This record gives sequence, structure tokens and C-alpha cells, in this order.
Amino acid sequence: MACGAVGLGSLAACGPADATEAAPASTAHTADALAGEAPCASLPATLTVNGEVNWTVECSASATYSDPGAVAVDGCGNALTVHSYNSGQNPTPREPGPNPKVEGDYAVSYWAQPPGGHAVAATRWVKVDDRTAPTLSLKGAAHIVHTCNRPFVDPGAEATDACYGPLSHVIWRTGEVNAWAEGTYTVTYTLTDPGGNVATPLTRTVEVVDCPW
Ligand SMILES: [Ca+2]
Repeated sequence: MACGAVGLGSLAACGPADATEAAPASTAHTADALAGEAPCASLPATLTVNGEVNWTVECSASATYSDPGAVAVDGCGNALTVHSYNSGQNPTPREPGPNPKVEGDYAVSYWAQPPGGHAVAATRWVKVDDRTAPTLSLKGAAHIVHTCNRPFVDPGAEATDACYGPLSHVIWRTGEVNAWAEGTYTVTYTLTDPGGNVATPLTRTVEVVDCPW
């Protein structure tokens, strides 16, 4: 038994009098509490957060959050029930847990209460972060031959982002095509998502030909 190992109290105080009669840890707890002598409670309990205490999670519209939880033991090494707040594990609307679909900083709290002892608590800080660039793609061909003397309508580009979803509306286009002057023009499409990640720029060349003048 752990109590015997740490040399505090007697085996009788922390567990069954006969060490050969193994009893569940919870039974030992109850016996201690009822007896009014709680050597296990007099020793500090410990709570350990599983996984990373400062955890960065990649933002993704398709992700779900799964909390690694925590474990706790009393001063004698007996397992304690760990309660959590905002872990996403509790069926309470106000405790949805970290949302991996939305960038932000979230806190998950854990605590355990040994019978007759002091509670122990810890917090996990979860940062949902968008660190991935959006995907940018051209609509239409990368090289277009355009007949002079009629307006050129750019087919544009489209973009999606794992965290922010469709981002075609914020693509930045530079470069003009003069549809009334022969030549080869370059149009460039760039995009930075709200997380500050820059997509690989794309270009299109437009060749204006056959001007009547
Ligand atoms: Ca992104």
C-alpha cells in the first residue's frame, strides 16, 4: 500500500488491517473518512493534466475537439474523480469546450476533491490557431487569347480555407488588360486569410490580338 510505502500512519489507518486482504481504494477512503482519521487526506493530492497544458490546435471547419482530460490521486495514490469545466465533455450548453472551428484562446479547468482533504485544480489553455494558407485556384485558363476591340471579362479565381471556408470574395487582383491594344498582359491574384496566412500567388496571361488598327 502506498501509505505503508511513505511511512505515515499504519496500514490499518490507510487500508485493510490485513494487507493480504486487498480492498478497493474507494473502500479505504470511506473507512478513513468514517473513522475521522484521514492520513491520506492529510497528504497533498495531485492532479495531472493529460497531454499539453498549453495546447495549440489547428483551426479547421471540419474539426472536432477531444479533450485529453486529467487524472488525480490522493495522498496515498488512490485515484480521485476528476471534474472538468469547459472540456466539451459535459452535456451543458454553457460548457461547449474549445471550438476548433473558431480561432481563439480557451480555458479548460479540472479539479478533484479528496475526502477530507484539500481540492486540487489545474487549467489547460487551448489556442485554436489558423496556421494554414488558403488554397487559391484560377477560374478559366492560365493563358487566354483575347480578340481586340471588345471588353475583356476576367474569369477570376476562387479560394477556400480550412478554417475560414470560402474566401473568393477577398482575393486581390492586380494587373490590367487593355483589350484595345495588342500585347501580353499579366494578371496576378493574391490572398491572405484572416489568420494572416498568405496563399501562393497565381498569375494569368492574357494575349490581346488582332486589333483592327
Ligand atoms: Ca487558413
